[in-house]
Amino acid sequence: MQQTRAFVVLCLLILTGVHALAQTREKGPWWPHPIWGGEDQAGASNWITPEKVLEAVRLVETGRIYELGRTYERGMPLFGTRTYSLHVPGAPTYGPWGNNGVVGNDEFLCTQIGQVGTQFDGLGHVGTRMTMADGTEQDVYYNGFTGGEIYGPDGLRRLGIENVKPIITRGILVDLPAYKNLGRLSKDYEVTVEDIRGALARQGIDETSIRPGDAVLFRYGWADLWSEPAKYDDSPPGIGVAAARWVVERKLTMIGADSSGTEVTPDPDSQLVLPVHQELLTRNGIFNLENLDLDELAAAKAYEFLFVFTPVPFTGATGSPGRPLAIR
Ligand code: UVW
Repeated sequence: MQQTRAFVVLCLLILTGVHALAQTREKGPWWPHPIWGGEDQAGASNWITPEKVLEAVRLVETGRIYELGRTYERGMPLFGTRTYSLHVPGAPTYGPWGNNGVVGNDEFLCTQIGQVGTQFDGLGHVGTRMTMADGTEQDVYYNGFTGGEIYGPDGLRRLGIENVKPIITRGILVDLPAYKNLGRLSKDYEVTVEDIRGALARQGIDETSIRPGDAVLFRYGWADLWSEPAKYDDSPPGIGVAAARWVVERKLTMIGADSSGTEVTPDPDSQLVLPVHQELLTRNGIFNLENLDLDELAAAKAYEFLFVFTPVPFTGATGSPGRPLAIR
């Protein structure tokens, strides 16, 4: 039965001239990874070598720290049905204990911990459902890991965020509204490669100076809508697939942006949903840090800096909260 099915699929492929279904678990259009091999789960964080760290540290001139992340709190914008709720049980939670009357508190947090607020998308966050050479439908992720291999009730069994190395690298800001003489980019505007090149040129950054392992942060001017969740989440601008391919060609470790998804939403091609997530995370292992605030960096014209983000190693999580920093 299985053989007949595979035979029928093969005939269909030959008849239609479509070869895109030839993928097996061992080999497919984006796996095994050409540099890091078929077992790799760290993706583009592999670019962060001691040499890369030294190169990035040399960018620090004044020691000024720029906070790029958000505080996590009730009422912040949340995608879809995601939730965030933090409680401190008791007042105090413990005590008083001992003759010294010690009291103490801890918190109970109920949330999609890697996918709320400032969030770093890991490699198990987004995949692609595809038909394999044997005719089965599989969800395929970075490096060809399949849904069958990674899904588990207590967190992802492969590609969890704990596999990502700390990211300490050269950061580059791309200030798009400044380039376009706007306060902010308009709703559902697709940032093009020409926009990125124009913004870099305006900032005096040579595109050819962008090296493997760098982090590029796109400013859309969307940060001041953070306090108005309905507006913040309504069709944010962002990079499209063409700009995502530019990112891939530069071999970046990660990108980030001051919007909920980094990519233009909805995609200009109404048939596609989150194609930039797939291009970066799924196909290339390049990470994506969402819901940043890049306004202070832009105001200071701090276009190149030491960038620091260390994903919190929740075993099996799809992403990480955290406190990204730029240091000049
Ligand atoms: C989705 O929208 C599914 O994810 P993200 O929060 O990464 O944009």
